[in-house]
Amino acid sequence: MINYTEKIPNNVDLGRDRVLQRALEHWQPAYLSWWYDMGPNESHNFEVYLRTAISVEPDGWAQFDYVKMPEYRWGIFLQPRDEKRQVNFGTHKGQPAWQDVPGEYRSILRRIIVTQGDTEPASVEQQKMLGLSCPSLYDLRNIFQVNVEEGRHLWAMVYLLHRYFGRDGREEAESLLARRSGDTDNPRILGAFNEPTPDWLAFYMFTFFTDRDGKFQLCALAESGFDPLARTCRFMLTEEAHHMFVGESGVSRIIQRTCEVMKENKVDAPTDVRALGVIDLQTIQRYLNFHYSVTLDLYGSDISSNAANYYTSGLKGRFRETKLEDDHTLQDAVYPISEVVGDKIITKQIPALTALNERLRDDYIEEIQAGVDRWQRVIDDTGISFRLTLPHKGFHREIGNFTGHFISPSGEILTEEQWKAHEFEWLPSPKDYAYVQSLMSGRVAELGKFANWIAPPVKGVNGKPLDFEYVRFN
Ligand code: BYC
Repeated sequence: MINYTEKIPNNVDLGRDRVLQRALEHWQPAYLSWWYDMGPNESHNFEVYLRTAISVEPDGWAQFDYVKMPEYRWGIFLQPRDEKRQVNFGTHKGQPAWQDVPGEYRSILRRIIVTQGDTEPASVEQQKMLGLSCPSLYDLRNIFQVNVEEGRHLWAMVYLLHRYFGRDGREEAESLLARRSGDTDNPRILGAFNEPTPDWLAFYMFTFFTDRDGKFQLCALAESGFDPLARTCRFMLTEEAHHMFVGESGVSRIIQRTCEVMKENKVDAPTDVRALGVIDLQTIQRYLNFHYSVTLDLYGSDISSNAANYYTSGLKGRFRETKLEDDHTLQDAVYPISEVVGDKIITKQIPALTALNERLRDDYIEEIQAGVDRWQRVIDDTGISFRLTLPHKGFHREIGNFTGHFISPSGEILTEEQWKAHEFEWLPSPKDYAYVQSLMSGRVAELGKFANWIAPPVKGVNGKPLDFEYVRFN
């Protein structure tokens, strides 16, 4: 069970390590100050119907109650330790899992933890303004739930930094509160976390696409031979599932509403669809193209010696590593990657160890495709003929083998000029953003009411009805 009587709720017996406890209690006000500055705008006095973990067991989510977000009980929750756990891959395979940081891997491990930690506050910063234009109280509650949990994920990484990395860990923990999404001087570490999330369609796309990168990266880190990292990631994954649900169902409800309006009014052309105050499917496709391609970059280069090192050292595994049936060292294995040669995209086999980023990206793409297929069924069920597609892997990429190439969504290699001529058929234009934002000029806050551009969800939160007061504004 989680101990909520302490200043910092935890299940790691924090009280027994006074030095660590004091260090974290010192970081806590800095975190709160960051939340007041960069957390959801003008929300500090709202009472939000939030879930809080009461234990790390799968059914430990039972606790739902009204909470003012700055009073949310952010804390440190790790899955219980399995005494028999081993390092399951790489050169240390078969050794007992590490309970402390192996000296030789200290700096790369710190780097992985910092990179992971940095994304969490970044996403809260990206979503800061969205509460002002929510389509319903239900959705407002959901974004706030996502935000407080991203805050908790930051706590998870900061605990590891404080507990295992001494002074440099504490310094990194401070830097995590100092960088800012989109800042020119002190930006967040990874590209996608410096992009704006200007509207709710972008938010749902982000939670569908980018939070799912979170899932896959956390799954890879949950395999880590460094046991405390593995255990904390396992618990984070239970929170991540809700974020992806918010994204997938959000986009799905927008698609559903658009299709209903198209059908009722027998319209098809985007301008006619927009005239009815909903988001045309073409614009949804452009947002999808953007978020998908930007998120693919988050997996790093197709050929990566960093990834090979992480694996060989036993620090970061593959997706579902222990379920895979091979030698778990990948000494002789190969893996296919794509490359642009002249005017062709070719596939070539490279050592599987250096292709681990690409492999994780491929695992991700498979799951993404299944989600897009579910969206397609919503369209098909209304009888509208429109196909949503994932663009080619090389489309709009800035990291890896496709960098510097101009690939169309269907996978043709174009000149820069040709690509530019079509850019806004494929990616959202300033006009698209302006249109989508024009639909979201204010907050829809009446009980049970939903903005015109989105269908209500199938059911409410925790068995509550759709007209439940999910947020009290006070
Ligand atoms: N942007 O070998 P390479 C989440 C850098 S999301 C900017 O290609 P590597 C969440 C790289 O640092 C999950 N820079 O990459 C979601 C390296 O720099 P140096 C976050 C990039 O290291 C929603 C250079 O390029 N977690 O949780 O194999 C809401 C070449 O490196 C980018 C993690 O990412 C980029 N996109 O792999 C909230 C897990 N990509 O060495 C939360 C931890 C690469 O030249 N991170 N670079 O200075 C990692 O495992 C790895 O750092 C990466 C990159 C997979 C990100």
